[in-house]
Amino acid sequence: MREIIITCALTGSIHTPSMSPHLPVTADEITAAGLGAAEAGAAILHLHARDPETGKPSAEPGHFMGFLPRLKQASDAVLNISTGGSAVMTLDQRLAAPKLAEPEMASLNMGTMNFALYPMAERISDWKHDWEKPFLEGSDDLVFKNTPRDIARILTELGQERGARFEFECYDLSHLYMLRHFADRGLIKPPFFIQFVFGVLGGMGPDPENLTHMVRIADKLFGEEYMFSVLAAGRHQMPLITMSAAMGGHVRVGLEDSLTIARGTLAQSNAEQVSKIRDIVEALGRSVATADQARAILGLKG
Ligand code: KMH
Ligand code: ZN
Repeated sequence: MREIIITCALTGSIHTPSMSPHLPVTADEITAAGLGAAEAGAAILHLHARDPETGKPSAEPGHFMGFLPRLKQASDAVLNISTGGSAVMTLDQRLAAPKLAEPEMASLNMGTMNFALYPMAERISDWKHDWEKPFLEGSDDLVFKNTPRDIARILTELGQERGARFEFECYDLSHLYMLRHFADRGLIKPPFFIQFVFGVLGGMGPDPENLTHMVRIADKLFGEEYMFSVLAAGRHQMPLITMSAAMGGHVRVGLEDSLTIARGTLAQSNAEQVSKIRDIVEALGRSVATADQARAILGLKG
């Protein structure tokens, strides 16, 4: 079995500052979180930006530029910029920073879907910032738009024109067929790095049977030409990514996906989650990929 790639998603656009004091928000915090995660064993850093004043998810290239050059200079981790941004951003906004930064890697969400976060809002009474509660509650009527035309545009503008390769985020079986469609159209070339996403309300649930079925269908559609990684939201994170590691897949951790390190205990940092999964996968007999090994496995431009 090849080395296992650990991705760490540092901050995302789902969790809010009231939920954890450890969620990185400012450029300094995101930089420190990224360096700590890389030091702990993450080969890939999946990146979103936030407004440093309020912690609100931001698509502003200036906010990304507060940490991207520093991460590039001080670590050799693969920088993977989100093109999902947040469901309230337009595609033009979502593309602005990655088009400017020309990263080795970018995420690509493989279908339009609901992306509801509002149950989290019910659990908190004391909000630090005015935007947080309505942002979460409004998600019960949000569409995360990733039409075939949107996907083609991202593949063209970041992939073909700027040489990025992709973390293909698949929240459902249908997304695998969408990926196959783009492979058949010749817009993407193997190896495909597929991120199976579990536990978002609007995507597949965190049942182990869903993972075995996704792998079965991906094997059928892509044969030897793909590899998979797993991320799972909230408390399902560690169990499902451990299952991925045991099945020969890769793993993603990070405070974007879960704020905890164990049930009811907040993670102190992104690095803490990286270290935990590192210990688990090494105990399973897998060795952790360095950033350069990940580049070779994924065929990145470097
Ligand atoms: N927040 C994850 C469930 C993206 O950034 O493109 C999905 C994600 C989307 O990482
Ligand atoms: Zn993301």
